[in-house]
Amino acid sequence: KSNTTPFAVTANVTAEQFKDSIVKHLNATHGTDVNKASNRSWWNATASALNEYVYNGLSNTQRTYFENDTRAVHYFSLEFLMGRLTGNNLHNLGLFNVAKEALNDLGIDIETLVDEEEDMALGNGGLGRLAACFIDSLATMHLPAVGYGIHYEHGLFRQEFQQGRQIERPDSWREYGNPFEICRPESVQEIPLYGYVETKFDENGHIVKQWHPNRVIKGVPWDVPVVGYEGTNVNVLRLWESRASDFFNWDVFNAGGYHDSHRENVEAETISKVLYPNDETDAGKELRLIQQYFFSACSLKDIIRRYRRVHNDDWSKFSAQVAVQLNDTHPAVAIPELMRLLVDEYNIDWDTSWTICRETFSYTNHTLLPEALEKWSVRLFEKVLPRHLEIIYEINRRFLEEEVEAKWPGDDEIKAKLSIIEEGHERMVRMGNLSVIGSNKVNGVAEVHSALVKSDLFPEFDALWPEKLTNVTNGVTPRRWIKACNPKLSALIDETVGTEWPTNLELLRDLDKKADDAKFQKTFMDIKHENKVELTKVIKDLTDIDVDPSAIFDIQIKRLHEYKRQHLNLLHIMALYRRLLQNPDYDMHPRVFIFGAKAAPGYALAKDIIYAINKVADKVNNDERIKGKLKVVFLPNYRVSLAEKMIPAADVSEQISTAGKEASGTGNMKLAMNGAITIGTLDGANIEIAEEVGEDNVVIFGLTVDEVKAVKKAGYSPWDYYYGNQEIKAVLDWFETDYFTPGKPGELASIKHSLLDGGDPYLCLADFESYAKAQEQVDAKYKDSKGWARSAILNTAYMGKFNSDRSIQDYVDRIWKLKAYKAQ
Ligand code: 26W
Repeated sequence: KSNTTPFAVTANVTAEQFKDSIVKHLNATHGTDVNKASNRSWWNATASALNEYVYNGLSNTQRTYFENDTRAVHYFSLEFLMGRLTGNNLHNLGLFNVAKEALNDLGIDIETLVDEEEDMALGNGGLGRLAACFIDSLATMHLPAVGYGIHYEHGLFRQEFQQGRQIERPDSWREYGNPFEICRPESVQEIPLYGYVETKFDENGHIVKQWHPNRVIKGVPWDVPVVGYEGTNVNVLRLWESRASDFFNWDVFNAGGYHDSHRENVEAETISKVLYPNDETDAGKELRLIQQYFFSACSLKDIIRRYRRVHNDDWSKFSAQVAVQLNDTHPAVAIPELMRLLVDEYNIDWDTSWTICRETFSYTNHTLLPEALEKWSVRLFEKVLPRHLEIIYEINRRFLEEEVEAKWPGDDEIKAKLSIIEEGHERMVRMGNLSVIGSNKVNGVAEVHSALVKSDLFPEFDALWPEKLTNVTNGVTPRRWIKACNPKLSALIDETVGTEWPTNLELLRDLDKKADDAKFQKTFMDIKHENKVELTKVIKDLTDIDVDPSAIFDIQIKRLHEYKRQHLNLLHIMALYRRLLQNPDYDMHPRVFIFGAKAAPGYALAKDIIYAINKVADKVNNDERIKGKLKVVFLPNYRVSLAEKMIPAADVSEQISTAGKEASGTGNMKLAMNGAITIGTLDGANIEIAEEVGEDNVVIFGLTVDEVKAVKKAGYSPWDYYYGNQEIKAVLDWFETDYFTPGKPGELASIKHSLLDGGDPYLCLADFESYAKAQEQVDAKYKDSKGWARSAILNTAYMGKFNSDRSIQDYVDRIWKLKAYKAQ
């Protein structure tokens, strides 16, 4: 039993004290007592006890930043996929063991307690989780930073399966309150919308523009403290909730329009009601544009209010104090909004304003998929944000007439490509072009992706501004993704390389000395086995499927997308099943294929793939003939807290996107750090992972980016593979039978169609054979248990680069130029 904590901020806290604090909060804060408290009350009381230290750190940090008048980065993101906070905050404050002991004395199991917390699922996937890892790193590294986003009432939908089909249910993460957020009514903002622009002349005869909005929305900030590791700095994630503006509302109410005022409320509250569940497809919906503007405008006003408290009307230091990072183009409307505030509201001339803007903003690109590149119709923009459209036109005019004309005189083709406005049947505002033009740096998220951003997406911009486009390879926080989620492995690492690794992941490199040590191999693989046993319980609980922890646990967890190719995994599973049926002695180590994935509610084929995996699972899992050699499990409602249970138990990590399509991937990093061996394509960060861990410790297959381009250029025909490979043909034909859907032939046919008549846009069939061979390599490798253990250990040892602290340091050095301030 440990009675002290490892960190200065909580150094003298004993389990006894923490226990008293929990009991005190149970009574005084939550109005119950030890005899009748529910698990939820215990969780609330523990959170309150914990918050005493959080708030202390928050005050110290905010005071330190204020007193030093620090430059800060403001991370604008429509998504923050935070997951649960209790365990993470306890770990980062060094209080986990203290709390565990305190709760134990009170008869409460800490694991049961943390399971009380709903995930804060305010994001879809990689982009939102990256934002969450980044704010953890910023606080850990004592960097002045604020996360800005939306306080969604409903996060990403809860996924259920009904007869194998995905059903979406609303997520209500804060229905009964959330102990980690603080409402700040003193910092409310008002945001205009709609209306028209009036052109007037001022006393000097200059043209001035006046926007007459016909709606005003109130933005109410909720602050979530972000506790850095060791608890010294506590930064803020500020999330805006929309409400009807009081003054607007009272007018209507007094005029007797109770129902009208009620409708105003409902409409205003709709803005922050729900997270859009699409990733990678831009639907162009009015409410989404309003969400983007609402939170960007609230955040900029908040930043300006804080700036003016110190600098009043001296704008010359603004861009020295304020960096704004745009997480994809979703908050790009912040660029014309800052122009509007400076030019219209603060009467600063255009050129000065534009210089400030360009020095303030930077933009991270997360995708090259054309359907994900945001475009808004000019018509919609004009309706919702008429003044912003005018400003965009002016930005565009000056850019094309001055900068593009100077570089490429008279070249209208290049002008058409670089214009913020896309001409055509319906004129569109291109948010990517706006973001590049209005930023000082633009980065991709892995080497290969950033190279493609330069060569394929924005080549002319790269020619115009050779310094602007850059790379920052993604990373993940080892505090959540090793320390908190894999306590057994963490304890082994502590014993082997010391306890400093959570803030210096390169220290894991020393584990390589133990990679061939038989005793260490056994301990490492025993921990993996124990984690697998834990996951078998979760699987049983969620699906009622029995799996054997001595089988290979092969895991694919990520959003469901054709480009991520869960269906390639499925084709291979069906091929294995077929081999086993043809030859029950087919030589393979037993394997459990485990999936976790949500499909966007409107993405029919993605939902069909989920259904197909579930149907194949039903059949395979109950087929006595294959003697348990193959199991398929689709865990419902994949989310951060489930990932934390799956990742420590993975033997194999499936990273099988079509080369050139996955910008980076971050799950690939989490799995490899926890000792899983990657089977993957040369795509995104897989390439850099392979470089770091070495080619003997990953299994690479498939076409490269250049080969994919060449195959497509030559005119790819999936039919060649269908007729050229018996196994492919047999498996695809299987989809049309009722073998997996008894009595209902054709229920799975859409997958076959997409891969043949649909042209197989993501080259599943072209990569199938190479993938199947790679899977045989995985099998052979696993049978060599010493070789496998060595590779698994070296994966953990050599993943230091993928700490999000390293990513943040790259942003600091190349883009933000921030200085650290340790809270006093
Ligand atoms: C307009 C709709 C929309 C919504 C979300 C388009 C695109 C997105 C995101 C960019 C999707 C996303 O999460 N992208 C992922 O970002 C991760 C973090 O950089 C990368 O690791 C993933 O490869 C990328 O798919």
